[in-house]
Amino acid sequence: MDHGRLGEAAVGTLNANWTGAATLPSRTQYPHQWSWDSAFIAIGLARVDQDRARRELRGLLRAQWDTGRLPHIVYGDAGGEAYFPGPGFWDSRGVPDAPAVRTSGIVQPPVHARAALTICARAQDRDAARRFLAEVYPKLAAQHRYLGERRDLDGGGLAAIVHPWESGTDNSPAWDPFLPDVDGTGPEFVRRDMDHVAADERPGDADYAAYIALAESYRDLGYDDLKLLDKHPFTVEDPLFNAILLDGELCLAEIARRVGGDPEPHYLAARAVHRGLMGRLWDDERGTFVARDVRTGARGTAATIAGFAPLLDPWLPAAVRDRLLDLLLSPAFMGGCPHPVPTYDLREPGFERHRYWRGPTWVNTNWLLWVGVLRAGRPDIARTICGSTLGLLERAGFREYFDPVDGSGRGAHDFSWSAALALDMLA
Ligand code: 9YW
Repeated sequence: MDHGRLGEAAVGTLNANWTGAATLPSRTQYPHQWSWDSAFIAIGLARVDQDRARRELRGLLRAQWDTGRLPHIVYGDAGGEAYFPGPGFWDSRGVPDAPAVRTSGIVQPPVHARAALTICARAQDRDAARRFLAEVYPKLAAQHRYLGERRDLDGGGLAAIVHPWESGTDNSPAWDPFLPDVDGTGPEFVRRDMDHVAADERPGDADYAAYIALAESYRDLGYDDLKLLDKHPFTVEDPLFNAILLDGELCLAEIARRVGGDPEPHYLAARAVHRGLMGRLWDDERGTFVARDVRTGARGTAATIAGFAPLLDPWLPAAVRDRLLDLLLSPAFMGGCPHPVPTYDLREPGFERHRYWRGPTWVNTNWLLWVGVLRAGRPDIARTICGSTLGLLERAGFREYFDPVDGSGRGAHDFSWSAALALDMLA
């Protein structure tokens, strides 16, 4: 398939997944609106349909809680409990600050300010774009305030995630050291996530039981973040989540400047995240950023794709940047397989070519790395990542993830962010 046909096919996939109000990540596997998916989708739509890109973000922001929390799933009318956990599980209607629309209670990485700024950057109608930015700015600022204040659990400058699902990289090996504390022997439930995708491409049962137990724990605390450190067994700082938070604050500073607001608080917030990343998550021995348990201060040891996300940080010291790029190009990641970038160190015994976030190559993490290496002044690496990603999509279609060794497509078919980010990389 040539590049022109790939672009047409991408638009076709996004149209097929559009409900009239939002774009589903996949009609079969994920039949609702997901938070960071919608941000990536809006970034792609900004290239071809500005109006829909704006509607995608608006629809998500309408589900924001009064506290600024932007939920990771907004449940549509269709589908109901066809996806587990469904709206009844999270019981958002039982929480005073939640909106009328039914949502989950956890968040995902805040790519949304980046998406809003990208929509504006691609707009032909400058006035409409400025009006859109003015409309969404207070909501995005509230989203970031929630993360910067309520999720910075001990004042260290970083936002904690309280569930692996909040990272967006659900079963990454980065969470393994922090999950043994979770008692996964709760009430029985039926997994629905393997109805459409092979079991060896999804998280294992023990991991899944821990996910459900953690979600129940947070729900039963009434989603009260002040209780987390005392009562919740998973409070972890993730380099990917926080690098995106930092990038989002810089986007908010730019948005504030364009709509006549004050950029300064956003620069200060971005600097705080930068200090937290360097002081808490940089592992000098391994030459990458790793996850950290807020309660104990213990750090993980897994070198995963998340460790490269701080390449988005424009204040990264040159020596740190160079160590990260060395690891990225080494046989552990880009240098060790024909279809990079794998989500986990290829040389680790726990590396799994097909299992979700424990090895496969994903389009959204490739896109983030593409932006990151460009920012780090390496257009040569950016070209390699872009060419290789588009090649995978041309050969295997808009699959959810790919085997980094043979390039075969895995997970869901007709997956929205794979199509959307192709549109951005093609441009
Ligand atoms: C699940 C929708 C979501 C993504 C996450 C991904 C997966 C849900 O799908 O989580 O059931 O596993 O890990 O990043 O937003 O595409």
